[in-house]
Amino acid sequence: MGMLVDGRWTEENEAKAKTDASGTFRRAESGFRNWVTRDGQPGPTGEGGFVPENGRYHLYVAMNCPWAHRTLLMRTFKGLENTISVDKTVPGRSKQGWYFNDDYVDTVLGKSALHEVYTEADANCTGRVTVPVLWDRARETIVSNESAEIIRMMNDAFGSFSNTDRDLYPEDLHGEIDSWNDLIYRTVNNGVYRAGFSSSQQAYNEAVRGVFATLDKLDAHLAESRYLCGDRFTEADVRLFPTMIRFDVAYYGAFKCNLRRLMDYEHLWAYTREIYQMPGVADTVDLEIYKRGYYSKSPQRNPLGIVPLGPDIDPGIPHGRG
Ligand SMILES: N[C@@H](CCC(=O)N[C@@H](CS)C(=O)NCC(=O)O)C(=O)O
Repeated sequence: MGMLVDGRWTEENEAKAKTDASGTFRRAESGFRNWVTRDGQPGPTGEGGFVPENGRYHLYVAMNCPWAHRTLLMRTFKGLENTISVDKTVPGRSKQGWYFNDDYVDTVLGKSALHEVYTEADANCTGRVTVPVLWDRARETIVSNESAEIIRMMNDAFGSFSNTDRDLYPEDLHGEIDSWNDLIYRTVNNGVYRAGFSSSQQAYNEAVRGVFATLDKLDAHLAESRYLCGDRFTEADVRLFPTMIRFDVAYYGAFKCNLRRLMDYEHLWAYTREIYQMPGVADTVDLEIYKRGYYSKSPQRNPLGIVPLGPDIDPGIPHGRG
């Protein structure tokens, strides 16, 4: 996989770049950290000047990416489909990283690879070229490439453009949501990657045990509670769902997270189906793309690139919750 160095696309070795001396996977920090805010004041990081406007902002996503999936979900839950436009890259990377073709078109800048969007924003850019990206048509730059922050700004800043007044990060639940987010990010969202990208047995064992300790805890919690924070559906649920819906088709096999399947967890699986069946959510999901993406040819994980046929999964079966 490649990355940008001083504005130039450079190829380098995947595993070497991503794991530390103990074989543990380390996710790189995102480089563009501005915020769209209601009044255009700077957010917690970056520059000001990004006010919410209809049609001004654009998302670049890849359907297989769980971090990008968060932003598609939040756009749906906030009813921002007509306010923030979306382009999908080809759901798989080439030597040029994330790229576009005749079926997956960059309708804003007409680029052929996502790294060109990054260098359009910063000609000397150094860093990984990741999805999602929130692009600003007015200032012709990247607002942010950090999904956790993009979904927060979608929830907080675009209120007047949203066709719903639903708040997925309500003040009184900040503590509870933050604490679920922290646990779920470390052990589940990123935990499955730590398992899949481990380059030592010990790092793998540790990551997989962490994944399942949290899934066990979530299943017990969801036996008693409709959503993570009681009866209110929140950002914490939005951040858990992309990993759950990919679990059995991708992480169980491709990342060797195979102590249990999601389908073996009565409550967590029903909860995942409930979210899948919420309006608009199924349009953000593509199980075949996940399978092909996670089982794509990789010297470390799948040298022949053979994609398994199973398992057969139907998140559309009635969830029986509520
Ligand atoms: N912190 C970022 C992580 C995004 C991320 O790692 N995306 C992956 C795809 S699932 C990516 O684009 N990786 C390309 C690379 O690292 O070169 C976020 O949550 O937005």
